[in-house]
Amino acid sequence: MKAITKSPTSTIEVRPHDAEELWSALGRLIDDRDLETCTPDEFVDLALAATPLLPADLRRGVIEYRRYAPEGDVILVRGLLPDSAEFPETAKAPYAPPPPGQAQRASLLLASVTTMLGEPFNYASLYHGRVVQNMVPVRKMEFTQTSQSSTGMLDWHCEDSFRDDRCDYAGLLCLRGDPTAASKYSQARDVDLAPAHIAVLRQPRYHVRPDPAHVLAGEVSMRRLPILSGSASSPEIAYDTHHLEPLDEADTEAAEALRELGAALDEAAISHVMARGDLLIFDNKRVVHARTPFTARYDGTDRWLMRTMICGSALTFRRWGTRIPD
Ligand SMILES: O=C(O)CCC(=O)C(=O)O
Ligand SMILES: [Fe+2]
Repeated sequence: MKAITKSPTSTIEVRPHDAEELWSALGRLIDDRDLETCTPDEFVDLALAATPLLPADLRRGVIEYRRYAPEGDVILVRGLLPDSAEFPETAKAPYAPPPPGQAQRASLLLASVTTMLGEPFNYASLYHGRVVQNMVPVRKMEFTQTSQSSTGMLDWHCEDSFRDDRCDYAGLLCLRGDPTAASKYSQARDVDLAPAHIAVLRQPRYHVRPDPAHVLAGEVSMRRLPILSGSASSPEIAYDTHHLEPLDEADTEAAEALRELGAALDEAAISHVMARGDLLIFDNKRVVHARTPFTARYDGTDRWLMRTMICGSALTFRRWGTRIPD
């Protein structure tokens, strides 16, 4: 059956004048500092100092999303970057540091919005542990199941299901869009499955391996987990098309439920082509995401999103004792 493509329902529009004012105010806050000289904690402290500069409607919308997610587990902020913003050539790697200037200002803007949801962080094993990473196409990676892919579909996944401390949210800010690359999302609450399949998916009959974007020393054992958990009205999900499978190869019931879930995710898909100035935030415990293929040119004009992951639990963050946990 052909999936009906829905659009994100919860959208916060930033007025052009507000975006211009915010951009100027962020520029004044940064002054002539090179944010690459900041430690990750100093960078996030500065982002926190910038949140009062954000338009009041935006602050209210993000806080409401954190508390109740009244319109769903994905929010889209549009018009966050003003027309006057000018960016350098698209970064060449996820871990490439942005040069001083407006690309750094965009990374601070992303952190200042998302810090209202918790603590921006990254794992030491992922993209050099940078708090803000570039989601950009990389040569020779076109068909990988990583953000560096382009010609190949980046299939349904949650961020880092192989870790029990995976991020609660991820935020993606678009500096440069590509009309053929659609970001896709399915909310666990929208997934339509037979009760018998849901019951199987709620049992820890699966395991997941690390995704290949992580650079890990030695073998990491696969994590055993149920795919669905939490309440029926706001279920949580851990999913990965390529790295998750039944624990027992002979468990055909678990395999069938997984197949059904894959089809149900397609049916529940929400699709959005990220345009410059869009910030998409999704709940990584309740949403599965993907990206459709696009063509990379490697000429400095390719699609460029900045991403940060957010730990919404003060307890988990304190247990790590660092913003860049191993
Ligand atoms: O590029 C996108 O829209 C999403 C990228 C993504 O899913 C990832 O990097 O994990
Ligand atoms: Fe992802």
